Amino acid sequence: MTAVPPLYLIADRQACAGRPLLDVVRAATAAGVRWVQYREKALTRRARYDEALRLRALTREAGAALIINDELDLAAAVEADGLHLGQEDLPLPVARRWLGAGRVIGVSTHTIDEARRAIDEGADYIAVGPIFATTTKAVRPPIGCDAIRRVLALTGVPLVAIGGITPGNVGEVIRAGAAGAAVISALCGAADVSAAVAAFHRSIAQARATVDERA
Ligand code: TZP
Ligand code: MG
Repeated sequence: MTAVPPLYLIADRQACAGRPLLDVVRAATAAGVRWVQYREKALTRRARYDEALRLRALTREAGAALIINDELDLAAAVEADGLHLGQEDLPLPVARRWLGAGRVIGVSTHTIDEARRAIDEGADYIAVGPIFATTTKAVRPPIGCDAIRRVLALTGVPLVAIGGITPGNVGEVIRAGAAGAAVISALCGAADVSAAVAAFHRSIAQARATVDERA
């Protein structure tokens, strides 16, 4: 598996302010985003397949990984690099069996027990959140950066922080030990996607420098 990168774009058409999803992903990958998750909850399955195929070609060309949200068959059909599962999706061991070797599987977790189960079942990474308040998904109240520290006390599995993450607060999650941040609105909705990626990368580099100083 390619290592979890510090910035993970969750590409969600509904957060793209009316712009084509592919344009947003193209701008983000050109600016250095190395993991892209395709998250589409409204289109027909055929339309999702067509769009995911286009994203597969784009990400391959850009040297980025493509992860599919929720749908095992879609991930297999477009030869994605991985699958991201929520708590209401297929069980991880089932997805692992059918997706085949060498694919990344990540799991969304909101509590310590969910994180523990995902780790026990062999998740390649876990997403923990919402760390900060978000309006993108009707989820529970934010769990804060302490949740990152608590989960990391259990595991060495790479942890991706999610929920309300911006260039202004991403340093907090990196300093808490997250390997990276998964972001929807602060990237998909940014007026200048490329500038937003650069701002994230700057903040992440600064936070990592302070972590390295403490080490
Ligand atoms: N899972 C937990 S919070 C969240 C998801 C999918 C939404 C993240 O979106 P944003 O816009 O980066 O807060
Ligand atoms: Mg899901």
